[in-house]
Parts: sequence; C-alpha cells; structure tokens
Amino acid sequence: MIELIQFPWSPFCIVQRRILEFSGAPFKIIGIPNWDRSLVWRLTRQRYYGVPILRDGKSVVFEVSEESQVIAKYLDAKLELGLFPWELEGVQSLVWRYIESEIEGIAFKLNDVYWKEFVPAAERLHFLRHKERKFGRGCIEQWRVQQKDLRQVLAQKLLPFEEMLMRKPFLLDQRPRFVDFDLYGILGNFLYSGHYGLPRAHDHLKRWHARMNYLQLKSFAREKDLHP
Ligand SMILES: N[C@@H](CCC(=O)N[C@@H](CS)C(=O)NCC(=O)O)C(=O)O
Repeated sequence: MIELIQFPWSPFCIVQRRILEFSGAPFKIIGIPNWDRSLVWRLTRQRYYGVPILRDGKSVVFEVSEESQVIAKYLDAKLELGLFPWELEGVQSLVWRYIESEIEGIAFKLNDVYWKEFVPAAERLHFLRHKERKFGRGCIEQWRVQQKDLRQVLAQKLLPFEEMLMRKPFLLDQRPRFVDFDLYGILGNFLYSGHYGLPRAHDHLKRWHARMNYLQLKSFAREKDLHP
C-alpha cells in the first residue's frame, strides 16, 4: 500500500493527500513530527529531509528540486488520474510556479500567526527556531502585525483563479488537473488554523473549493476511455 510521510499542516503534503484521496486507492498516512526528519532521511538514503515523501513497496519517491513534481507525476502515472495531460504542459508549469511562490509565500505566514494552536508543545522550540533562522527574529510576530495587509494581498493574488473559474468548473479544464490540487493544498495550509475563510468576494473560488473537498476520480471518465 502507498504510504504518505507527512505532517498535517504542510501545504505540499495536503496537495498529495488530496490527490491520493481523490484517486480512491488505499493509502496510509505516516505522520512525523515537523522537527524530526530521521525517517525521511533514512528512507531516502540520506538524500532528502523534506516532506512529503511517498513509499510504495520498494520505491521511495521524493522531489529532486524546487521545480520538480515527482510525487504528483508518479501518482498520476500509477493511478491514471489525468492530472498532467500533454495539451496543458507548459501552462500548468507556469500556474503551479505562481501558486507555490506567490500564493504559498503569503498563505503560510497567515497560518503561522496561529502556530501555538497547532504545533504540539514538544515541537514549539524547533518550530520557532526553524522559522526565525530562516526569516529573522520575531518574524511570526511581524506577520501577526501585518495580518490584515497580508490577507488583502492574498485576495488580490487569488483574483486570477476566481477569473479562471468564472466559465469553467476547474482552473484550466472541465475536470481537475494538477494545478487544482496544488492550489487546494496551498489554501489548505492557509485555512488550517480555522481562523480564516476564503476571500468573501471570490464566489467561484469558494464553490470550487467546496467541490475540491470531496471530489472523487470515479465521477470522471478515465481519460484513456475518452481518447482511446
Ligand atoms: N517543492 C517541494 C517542497 C516541499 C517543502 O518545502 N516541504 C517543507 C514542509 S511544507 C519542508 O519539508 N521543508 C524542509 C524543512 O522544513 O526542513 C514539494 O512540492 O514537495
């Protein structure tokens, strides 16, 4: 059975978890503490310490660069999900880069404002040290002060997605593609604390999100049956 090694508020883990749920394939979640990557390190033979990673029998699957989508492409090929059709190659790469930089870069700060509510007490020291080493001392407090502005900027940066959804059920197509799951995961991190909702004005985005919560592959024809 496929195993997803993760921690629950990680945006990139939420992407892969939703893809797995969508597929209907059985899978198991192996939760690790954010600060203890020893399992990841061991499984990847000292080549990676990030999350998520997948274990599927003898294969261990992980990203090879900031620009790779190795895990999603592995799941797509194995489970025939139709997430990366050739006709959307290139466009999807542009869109997911925007999602993983412009949207993720604000979403995680807003969620981190409430870090004490979701990071277990035993992990808080490591969490705070990791953040402050990367973003400077007092960074989370700064994000709390900037919260209102960050929310406004996030709403602006989400506007192109609202526009993409005005005439289509999914971002690029009539069925969900990788970028739908990518945006869903990054927003899943933003929504994780429970203190936020999606921007009020973005009606189509809210409806899309409600659909994405429960979407199942079995509701869509297999791509190869459409184009044998
Ligand atoms: N592009 C990678 C990014 C993964 C990533 O940045 N994961 C974070 C957690 S959300 C991580 O493990 N960072 C390394 C660290 O925390 O030491 C992916 O899509 O999986």
